[in-house]
Amino acid sequence: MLGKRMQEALNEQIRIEAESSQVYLAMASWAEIQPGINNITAFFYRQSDEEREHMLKLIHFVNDRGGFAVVPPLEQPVLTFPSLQHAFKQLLEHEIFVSESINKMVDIALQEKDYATHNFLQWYVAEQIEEEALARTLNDKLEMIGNEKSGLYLFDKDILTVTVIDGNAE
Ligand code: OFO
Repeated sequence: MLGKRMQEALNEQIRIEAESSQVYLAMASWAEIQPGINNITAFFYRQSDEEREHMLKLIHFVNDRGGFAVVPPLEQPVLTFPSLQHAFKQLLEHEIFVSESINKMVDIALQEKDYATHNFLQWYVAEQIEEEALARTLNDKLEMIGNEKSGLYLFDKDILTVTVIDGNAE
């Protein structure tokens, strides 16, 4: 059975994952109307879908443990970006914010001696390491490219296959 404090924290995380999905969905929609960046567009849609999966995983966990997962209201995310660099910088900043939030939940799980939730959260801890590393890698690549068109062409070509293992780009 979930304690009140743990349940509140998990519900807040449900909201954050839903918000993340919206934030990346807005990036996807913006990218979709920019010329020539089809894979970048697909990347943002994929990230948005993944965040929804993260939200659903939390919803099922809360309900399965005798709590009640609250579907949250959502604010409208930022809709447009001055450049791709800005969008990817926001992606990285958002992932850092999510990691901090996951860490806070892990703290609460330990304080509450809720080892089942602590165990469940380890998946999110690992996922955040990967997502932050990926976002950093993509930001570094974009910084190198600047406004160079051929670099951007290759960035778009490769983005769906960039993976990070133990924080290193592959
Ligand atoms: Fe939900 O995985 Fe990143 O934010």
